[in-house]
Amino acid sequence: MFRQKTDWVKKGDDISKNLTHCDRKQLLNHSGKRKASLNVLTSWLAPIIWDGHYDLKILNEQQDSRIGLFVFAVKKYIQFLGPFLESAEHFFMVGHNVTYYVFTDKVGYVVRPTIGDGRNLQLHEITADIRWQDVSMQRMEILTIITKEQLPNEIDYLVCADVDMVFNDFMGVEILGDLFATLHPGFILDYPQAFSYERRKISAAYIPYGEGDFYYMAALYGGKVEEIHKLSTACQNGIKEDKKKNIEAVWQEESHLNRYLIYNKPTKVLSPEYLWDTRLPNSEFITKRRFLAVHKNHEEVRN
Ligand code: 4GW
Ligand code: MN
Repeated sequence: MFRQKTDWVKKGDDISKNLTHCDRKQLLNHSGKRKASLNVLTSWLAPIIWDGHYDLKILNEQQDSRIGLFVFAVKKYIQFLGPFLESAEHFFMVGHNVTYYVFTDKVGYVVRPTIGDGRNLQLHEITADIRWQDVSMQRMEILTIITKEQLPNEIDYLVCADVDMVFNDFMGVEILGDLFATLHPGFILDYPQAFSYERRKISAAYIPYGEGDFYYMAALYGGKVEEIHKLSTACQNGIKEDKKKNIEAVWQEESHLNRYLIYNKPTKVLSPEYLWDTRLPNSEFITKRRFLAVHKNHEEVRN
């Protein structure tokens, strides 16, 4: 006997909170919008990670890796570090072995949160670059060094994040892969010609029109330590080449990251569940908000 359709839905299930792959795509009936980001696979067959398509219990049982979380908090951005770390303790890789790698010029201002078993925090003091554009790019330089010298002995995977963010829901081992990057939430329904790639040929981050899969945001990416070493070295070399010519890519290291990821495709792509900003449109596609941008006062945090 055919079951009644209603049998499939348990009482109390909120269907709108459990969008399936097809449901999500059906929401998109306006023409001229691109569906590629709403898929669960890229054209090179890397999974795009959306809630409901994996069993975290199975993934957790398979995963016994050491995971690093790299974050930079210099100058006025030190104010974001406390909430970032506290929320990470609630939501980031719960039950796994985690090391926070915090880089700051304000070691004395850091308030250490209570850190769970199997987790630890390393504070590294650095001198901050003067220009904010350089601060943001300085992360690549530091990454090239630590992924060569220190991290291969300490961790398997490294996750790199902006600090002006808070974890708002669980982010676990489902994100891990050799090389992963996150869709920029501001471009999810756009075609590549609208992406804010670097379009000047003179820059090492140049991407011609007609190329590119997604626009990735530099606020969350990661992978095996060796892969992040390759990525950061390539981006850092591009940044240095541009500096020699007295130019700078339109979105600094994010532009170089996007170029790298076209020619070195990520093995996993994180959906905007993993990078969201509550001020953005198209929120109907996003049922989980795992990592949220803090609404900062730009005047107040400017150096
Ligand atoms: C404008 O005055 C600034 S200051 C733009 C970035 C600044 C900055 C960035 C800073 O003073 N200190 C700092 O530690 N950062 C790090 O770079 C921090 O980890 C931050 O999350 C990351 C990228 O900068 P952002 O978050 O401001 O970039 P968007 O606007 O893309 O979120
Ligand atoms: Mn940010």
